[in-house]
Amino acid sequence: MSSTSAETSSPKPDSEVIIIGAGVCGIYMLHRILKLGLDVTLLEAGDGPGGTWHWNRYPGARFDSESYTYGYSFSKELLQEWSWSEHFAAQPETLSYLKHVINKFDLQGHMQFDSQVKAATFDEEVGLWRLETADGRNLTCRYLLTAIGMLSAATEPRLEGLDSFKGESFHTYNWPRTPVDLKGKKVAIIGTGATGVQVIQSIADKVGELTVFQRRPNWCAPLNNSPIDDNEQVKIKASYDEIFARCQKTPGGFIHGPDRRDFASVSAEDRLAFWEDLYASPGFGVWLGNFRDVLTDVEANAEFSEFIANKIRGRVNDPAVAEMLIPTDHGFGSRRVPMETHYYEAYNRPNVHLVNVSDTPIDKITPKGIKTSDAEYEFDLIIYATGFDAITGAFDRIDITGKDGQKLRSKWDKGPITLYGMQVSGFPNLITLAGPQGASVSTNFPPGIESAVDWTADLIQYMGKHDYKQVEATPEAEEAWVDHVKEMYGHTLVSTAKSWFTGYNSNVEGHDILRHMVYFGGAPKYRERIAQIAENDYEGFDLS
Ligand code: NA7
Repeated sequence: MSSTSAETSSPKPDSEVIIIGAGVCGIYMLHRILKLGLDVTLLEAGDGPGGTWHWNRYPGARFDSESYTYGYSFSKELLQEWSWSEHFAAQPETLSYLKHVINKFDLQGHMQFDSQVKAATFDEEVGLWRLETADGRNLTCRYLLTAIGMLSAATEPRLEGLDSFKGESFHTYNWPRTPVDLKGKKVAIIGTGATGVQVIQSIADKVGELTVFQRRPNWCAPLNNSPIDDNEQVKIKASYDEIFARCQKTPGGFIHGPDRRDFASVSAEDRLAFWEDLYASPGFGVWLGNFRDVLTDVEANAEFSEFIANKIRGRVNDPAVAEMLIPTDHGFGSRRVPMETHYYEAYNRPNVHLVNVSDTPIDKITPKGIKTSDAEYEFDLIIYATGFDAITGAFDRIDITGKDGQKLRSKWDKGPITLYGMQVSGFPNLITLAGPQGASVSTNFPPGIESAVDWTADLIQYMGKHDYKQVEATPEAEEAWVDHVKEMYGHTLVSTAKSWFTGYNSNVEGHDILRHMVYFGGAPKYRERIAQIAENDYEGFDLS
């Protein structure tokens, strides 16, 4: 840490703190700032709170995290009074939960909806951020805390004729609030990521015909969801301390942690038994509770990938369709594993068709439907499950200008550059909560953001106590962190696959290069590191 004693006389901002975003992260950040007794405003683009859970209303939207690890851990009372109905709750329940939290902690009065921030400029002279909203309002604040979501900038394909389609079409993120009539309809879906998989398995038996346009298949595994009965509810509520202690220990912040046995030291028979067990168990265990080597060693990965490939072959009746659903460009777990419920069986239905758009690419969207290189298809509805300009996209959509007129967009042109995913040098008092290169974007989100939010609240409190007005990452510390983030990519097979973990998105110009988006060192190490930094008077940050 370095500091200057220069006391700049700074005018009083409209709010000491502005938080952007009323999702899981923004809600908790608001609560913490209010507890510090600071004047705070939260601006949210949507017309209600919930972030991801406000927008993603598509059929089948639900957790892949165990519900009881997704709730906030900060309030024992909240944990005891809320009962999750399923091991992996669906979107409406999560949205109700977040609204319950807002009411309980009396947060609504500090939130302004329909308030999309278009631009944020750091005014060096007065040391304040100047914000501009889409509806033309101007606001100032000292601390700007972005809780703008890691998967909140939805991307439609860059295809000719997108607006020419005469039927209904939308991205899953913008699924209409009014019921969508699917009965008897000819429906197309583009995209087979975690979202597409949830939609396909949920609507296959509700539509007339469903045609899935798949570019690259993903390795999917059973979610094995079930309701939580009264007995289990009691057990869960009695064991929250252990549940969260467990989540604190695992690299991903889930209850599932890697099996550290050496893959090769376990007999083929025992490996198989272990894998069968994982495949039949709920949640991400099959991905994150597997032998560690499965995600780091090519041979172990190939063997497990073959295990899953055989599961797919066993579940899909038509061998040619089964082969189309088995990834060949990446190994299991190197991209985000979509969790499924009877997904593969959907392809056994006579009304579900699979089109491989790697072989026959989509030419364009036509007034009647979709034209590929070898056929034209007619539809009543087209669903774009085409993903997000992940993690940095929400930042790029705001015109953020730091010191010396530097644009965040330009600084991150070739990939994000941050210190702990929390700050960017040249952008004082901007805290990029759930930003790139932090741990929350690669882990179970609520535990991840709870540590980032707590760290931020402590920093702001520390600054108040010491009468500091400005905090800014130093370029040297930032460079060292980015190097470390890059190095961690080398320790996992994730770096071998093109996905949003590695910064690729064919629908966004320039996102065809490797970008180091997330921290793969694991949540415990990350937490330890940022706690240490705080203890060392925010080493790596300039406080003035
Ligand atoms: P993803 O995981 O990014 O998946 C997007 C899917 O859309 C994926 O199958 C893409 O194929 C496909 N896609 C994207 N653009 C196109 C075009 N232009 N043509 C054909 N296919 C396309 O997003 P999701 O919403 O499913 O999941 C995001 C996260 O939300 C998920 O990880 C969870 O954490 C929650 P590709 O694989 O790129 O070939």
